[in-house]
Amino acid sequence: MHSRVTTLLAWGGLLGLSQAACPFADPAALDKRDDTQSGDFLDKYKVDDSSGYLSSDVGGPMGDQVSLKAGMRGSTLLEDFIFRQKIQHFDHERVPERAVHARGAGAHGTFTSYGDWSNLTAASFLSAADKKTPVFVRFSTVAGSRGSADTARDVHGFATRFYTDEGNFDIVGNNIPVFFIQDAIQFPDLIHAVKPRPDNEIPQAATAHDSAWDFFSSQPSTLHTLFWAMAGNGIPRSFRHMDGFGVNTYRLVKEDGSSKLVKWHWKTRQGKASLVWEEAQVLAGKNADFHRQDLWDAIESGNGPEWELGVQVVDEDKALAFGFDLLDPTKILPEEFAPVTKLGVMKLDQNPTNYFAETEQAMFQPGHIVRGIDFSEDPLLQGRLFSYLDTQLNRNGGPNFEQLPINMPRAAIHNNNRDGAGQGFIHKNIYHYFPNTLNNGFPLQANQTTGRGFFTAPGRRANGELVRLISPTFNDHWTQPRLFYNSLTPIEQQFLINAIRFETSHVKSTTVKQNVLAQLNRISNDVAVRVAAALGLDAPAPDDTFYHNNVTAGVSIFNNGTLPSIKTLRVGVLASTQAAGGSSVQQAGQVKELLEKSGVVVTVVGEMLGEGVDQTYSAADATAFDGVLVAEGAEGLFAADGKASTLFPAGRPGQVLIDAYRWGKPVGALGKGEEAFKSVGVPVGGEGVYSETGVEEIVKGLEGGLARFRFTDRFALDG
Ligand code: HDE
Repeated sequence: MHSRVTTLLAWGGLLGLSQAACPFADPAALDKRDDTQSGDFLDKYKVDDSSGYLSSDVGGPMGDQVSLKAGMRGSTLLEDFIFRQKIQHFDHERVPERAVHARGAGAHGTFTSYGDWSNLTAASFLSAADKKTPVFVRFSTVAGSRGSADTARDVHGFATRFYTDEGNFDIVGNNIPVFFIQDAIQFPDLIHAVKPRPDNEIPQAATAHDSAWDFFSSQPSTLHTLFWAMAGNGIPRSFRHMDGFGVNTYRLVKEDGSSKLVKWHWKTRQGKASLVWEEAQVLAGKNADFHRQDLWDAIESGNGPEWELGVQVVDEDKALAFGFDLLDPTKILPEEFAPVTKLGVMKLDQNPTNYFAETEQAMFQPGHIVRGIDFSEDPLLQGRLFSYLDTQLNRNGGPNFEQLPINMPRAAIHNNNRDGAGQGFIHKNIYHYFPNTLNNGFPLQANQTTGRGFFTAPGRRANGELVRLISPTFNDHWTQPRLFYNSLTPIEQQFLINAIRFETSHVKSTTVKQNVLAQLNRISNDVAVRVAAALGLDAPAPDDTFYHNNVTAGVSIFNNGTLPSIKTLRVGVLASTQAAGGSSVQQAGQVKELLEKSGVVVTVVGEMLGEGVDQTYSAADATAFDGVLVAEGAEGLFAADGKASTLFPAGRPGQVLIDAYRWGKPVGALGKGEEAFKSVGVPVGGEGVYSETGVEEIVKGLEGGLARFRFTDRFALDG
């Protein structure tokens, strides 16, 4: 970091950045960082290479990028500082990837408060209607390394930083409202069990292996989160189509010191949607960047995603009132017990300028809270408060990473923290201790009446003997997974069972598989029997002590009707460049024009690129589309023998169509294009299968199908 700071200062002159514009030169300049537009406060750090000469890290302009040698054919000289600096910087380009959540993508945006929420919290970013606060969000998967595929089945990180005018507040959440374990001390065990084997580092970004299921079945606190991950939440259609949750219980504290327990929620405005498993697997090979690309493209096209921030609020004395402990992070607080109050809306509308500087160096911490927000005693949260800071010291090699532009708060920083690797501030105060008189006592201690100082909720109580125990109020691991399962549609239940079958089929140990069945049976005998059938094992006898028929609203992905908007969804129009004298591509163009009016992204596919054709059959794939349409004249490409043309691998057009159909996507055909359905076995007239002769009619049908998103009657149900 040290070299970055010097570079910034040195380049300030060369590239026209004034010293005053660089906050490192004058910490007081930080006081003026009052911008509220997404990411704009980073502009002052950006280096513009649109003019100027190549220069070394210490500012000297450089000539030929060829190393200095002892003679034309001689060795490179140690004295070549230009060579040394360049190679040395390259050698140190990487920092350790995140120990978990290594794979991710970020974006800037703005949070707007719906109102004055001082009835709930003293947090300033929630103090007035329309108050705007810049945010940075990073979405991630957990298990895979930095280069792993986006669509691996996993819990997804949803970390949000609010650059409030009273300091940074992070909600470091996930897209699943519960977590696997109840005590942070088990985190290394969980992650060791889930990550690749220590001997051969296999498998990457997957839980379909012995050690993961050994841990899950030995540690039943994992079951609830596991069920969410095995359902559609583990394979969302995009980051934009998932909700987010703070998971741990926090406190909101009012100006008068009174506090309530809260759970944070992000409710997607795009609607919830998931992929199907085979599609996700294919995507892992076809487009490992599927989710980051989707987010990037949506923002670039002006369709940045939005989420509403909500809280479930519970009185301090009601933590045990709902049949479970609100401090237990393996439990949801069903919305029937406490509705979600929506506090404001976040829109992401700016992509990062530099992935490393922003997304990779963003250091989120559950411990980044502001006045008006406080922690709870949830033992998982308590452990997290140590871990994030600790791992970030490791990633950054020193304590000054909060000074990196992406981490720097908008609020002024005045304290007596000094020095350390990469110190970027030049502190003028030589009396850097408190209390002092020689600097007139500055910086002063803030308290509730002056300086709006942070305060711990006075209602928090600590008493009791020291124990190394998990509270008995955390003991029930089976009621809520069943509640989740009961609340899914039959096809979602089937997907969940199929996912467990897939994962446990990769498990070699019979003991582990039997342990899994024993745990599943405590949730549901139906699940245990259906999984056992695939594993060729006997399911245990039903155990009624654990079963109930309760359901809760809002956890299903598939029973939410239609998506609120089809904007940014993608349609592939399969046309023929060679057939029908160009009319096929022309018709595809008409479809494209109409669909684009609704914000749908259309790709016209043909045998070869050219006027009106965006993609070839060689590269096209059903994973790239949310719906597929066959234009008239293309039907000849779907011949059953697959040899319609030598311009693409045999059978590709048919594969695109049949995959789209098999994965539940709407498909359509214009006029004779319908013959393509027959060639590949798509049943004409089925739900979500549209045949029309008019372009307007087919577009209308397809748009309805896109809003439905997936036609689940195409998937088989057991029995
Ligand atoms: Fe994390 N987690 N975590 N985690 N976590 C990290 O911190 C940890 C947990 C979450 O986009 C690490 O800076 C422990 C729950 C997200 O940069 C690390 C425990 C939830 C991200 C860490 C948990 C999360 C992380 C790795 C159990 C949802 C990525 C890099 C007590 C509420 C943030 C880093 C980003 C990252 C520790 C459990 C979410 C190792 C010890 C529960 C979204 O410190």
